Amino acid sequence: MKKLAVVLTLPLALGLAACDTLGVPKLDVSGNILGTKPSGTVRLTLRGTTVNGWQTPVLDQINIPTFNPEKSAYAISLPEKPSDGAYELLAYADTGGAANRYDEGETRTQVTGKVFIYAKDGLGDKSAKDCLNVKAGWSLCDTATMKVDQSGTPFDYDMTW
Ligand SMILES: [Ca+2]
Repeated sequence: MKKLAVVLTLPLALGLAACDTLGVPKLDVSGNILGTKPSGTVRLTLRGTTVNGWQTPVLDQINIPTFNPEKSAYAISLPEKPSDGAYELLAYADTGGAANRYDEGETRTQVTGKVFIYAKDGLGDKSAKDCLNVKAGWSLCDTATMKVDQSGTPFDYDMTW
């Protein structure tokens, strides 16, 4: 496993983007947050996680500026140069612990079984045949099958409270 970069630079601006018919911009990741929204300020985070063959990234969480976090349809921009690794995208009600951070015990969306993998230079043979042979950049990986659902943005990703 390659050495993970320590310093992260996060391009946080959502910028201008085309809007779909619902008025939600099509950013790197967009989708719906289904179910009953809990009370408290809803935020999204990319949480470093360990999946088969991938270590947890150095930085365990990256908070994500979110278009429409309080509504059922959301859109986010992914960080452009995070540490290589696997990240779980989740929404949570930021009601306890540290602000702007998901803390254990806070209400969060259910585990989807999918993780976003970032590999700056790709990994393995870069064929996208599985989650250990990914193309450069972002991929969406199914943690049950370790198959790549999709290489490259934009991703559709629904979550459920
Ligand atoms: Ca918190």
